[in-house]
Order: sequence, then C-alpha cells, then structure tokens
Amino acid sequence: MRKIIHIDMDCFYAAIEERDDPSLRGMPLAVAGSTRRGVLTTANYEARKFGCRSAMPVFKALELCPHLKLVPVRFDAYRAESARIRSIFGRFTEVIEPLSLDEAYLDVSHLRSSASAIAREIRAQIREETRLTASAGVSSNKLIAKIASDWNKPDGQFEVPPEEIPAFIAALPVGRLWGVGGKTRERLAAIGVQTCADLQKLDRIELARRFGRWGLELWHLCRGMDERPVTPDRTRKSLSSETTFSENIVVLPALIPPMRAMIEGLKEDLVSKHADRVIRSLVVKLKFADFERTTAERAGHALDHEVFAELLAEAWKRGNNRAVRLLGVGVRFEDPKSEAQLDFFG
Ligand code: TTP
Ligand code: MG
Repeated sequence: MRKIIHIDMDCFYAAIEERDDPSLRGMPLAVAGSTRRGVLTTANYEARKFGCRSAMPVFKALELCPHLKLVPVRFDAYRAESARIRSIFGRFTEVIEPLSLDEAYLDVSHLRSSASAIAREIRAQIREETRLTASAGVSSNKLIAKIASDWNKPDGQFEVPPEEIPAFIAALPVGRLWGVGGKTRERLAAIGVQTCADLQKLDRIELARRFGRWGLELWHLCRGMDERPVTPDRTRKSLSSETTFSENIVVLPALIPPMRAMIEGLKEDLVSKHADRVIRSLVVKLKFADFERTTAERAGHALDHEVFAELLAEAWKRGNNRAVRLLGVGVRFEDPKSEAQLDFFG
C-alpha cells in the first residue's frame, strides 16, 4: 500500500504578508494588484468570512467587505518561502511533486514511520522555520490525500485509511474529483448526479458513452481509486493558450482583441500555477487556412502586449495575406536547474 501526503499551505500569500507586517494581522486582508481592476490572488480567513475568494475581482471583494485591506503581490517573497518549504520536504523523501508554489504531493511509502506522523513532523518544521502554517492530507493515493488536506484546514491534517475510502468518497460532491470542473458538473447534474455515490450508479459503458475515455477515469475516481504516481520533476518547458476561430480571420487588426484576452488568461495561469518559474521568451503561433503554421519568438521575462503584437505582425507577414484559423500565445520557461544556479550565484 502506498503512503501519500498532500501538503497545502494556509492562505499562502496572505499568511506571508501578515507574518512580514504585523500591522496587517487580525484584519480582513487580500493580496491583489494595486488597482481596483485586478483580481484577488488570495484572502485571509477574516476576509473569507465576508465571502472574499481567490480570483474574485477587487471591486466585488470591496463590495462584500468595504474595509478589506489590500496589499500588492510580492512574488519574490512567495518564491523564497516556496523554496524553503520544498527543502523541508526534501529531508523526508525525494519523491515530491509540486503542484504550485504552496502545494505538493509526497510519496513516503518507503519510510518506516506512519504517514500521519511524517506529515505532522513536516508541518512542525515548516512552522518552526517559516512561521507559516500548513495543512496535510494523508491517504493511499493522490486523489484522496488532496481532498483530505482541505478537511482540517487551517493548520490541521486528516488521514483517510484505505479501508475508509469507500465511505469517505461516497458522500462527496462530484466537483471534488480531480478534473471535474464546471462543465462536467453541469452535465452530471443534468442527469441527476450530485455525489460520488450517485456517480457510482453509472456503469462503465454508460460513462464511456457520455464522456469517452475520461468516463473510464471517472469510474475509478468516484470510487476513490487513483493509481497516478507521484511524479517528481514533471517540469514543463512552456505554457500556452490557443484559439481556433469559428471563422477564419482575414485582417491582422482583428487578431488583436482575441490575443489581448488570451494574454490576460495566460497571465492568470502563470500567476496561480507557475509563479515559481522564470519566463525566458514569448511566443506567437499562427495556423493559416491551409493548415501551415509558423511561430515567432523573442526573449523576454514579462507578458508585454506590445511585444506580442510585434510577434503577431511578424508571423502574419509570413502568411502573405493568408487567412488565419488558429492563434496561439505562450511563454517558454527557463530550465529550473539553471534558475537554481542563478539564485545560488546571485
Ligand atoms: P491555494 O492553496 O488555492 O489558496 P491559499 O493557500 O491562499 O488558501 P488555502 O488556505 O485555502 O490553501 O493557493 C495558493 C496561493 O496561490 C494563494 O495564496 C495565492 C495563489 N493563487 C492565485 O494567485 N490565484 C488563484 O486563483 C488561486 C486559487 C491561488
Ligand atoms: Mg494553500
């Protein structure tokens, strides 16, 4: 049987801000850009009482909580804490799969101590060395460990032993399952499926018919079965967003508004999921009406709309006025190993 731990820091960005500036403690606090047009990256528990949440527009949060204190993001500080936390994980196991700056799966199957004891010790070391709190979920697979880390949040942990998985999973809403987002949830609700117990009533044939290959995964997940290994070093090299237009685009200026929206979407993904990575270059990709494709790329560290516009013009020119069926924008990351060296050598 595997021993999997999922660790998730509590209100990560907000907790760091409160730690570093005691005057912020005890009041509703959110971390966001400095303008009202931005969104919250996170909110502390005082602010959550008013309904403030990650990804909520700042103006909305201020409606819910007019005395909400807003502070700007400080990624360097969050990255530094993330590195400290990861080095603590590294004292216990090499099998670490980070999900974001503040979350990771650990496989501790090879260790003699109980997974719960290890989780408690990791949380104690995190608290001692960073003065931040973490929550943990413990079980025999990733799916259940991740759900469990939410159970006694903040500053708590929860273990679901394998024999208790069936009862634990049955009562959960399907939205808790890995990969089940708004759309799948709606489709399932439309056929009367709310909980995993409901979902268990659909057989494999029915699920495959409705959801294809993914249906078979669902069949396993709603039973709390998940064989995915904890994969260290699954470092991605790039991140991009692509749109295929319902009708081909025939003039360059018509590509600018969709591109702006895609860059903003990419920005959000970078901030929420890849804030620990350093951007090396920006890329624009076009696929023309005849399916031929081209990419334009330039070195850069930030998502600059003007640079993307120049790259777009460059790629467009290569098409010789051919219509465009697909637009992609993306970034390539520095290799994390060379990032580490950069840090080390200042
Ligand atoms: P989460 O772990 O989702 O949230 P959290 O740590 O703030 O709160 P919780 O106690 O519920 O775990 O995300 C970790 C950090 O990632 C969070 O502090 C801010 C950042 N983040 C974003 O920037 N945008 C987002 O949409 C989300 C969800 C998180
Ligand atoms: Mg967290």
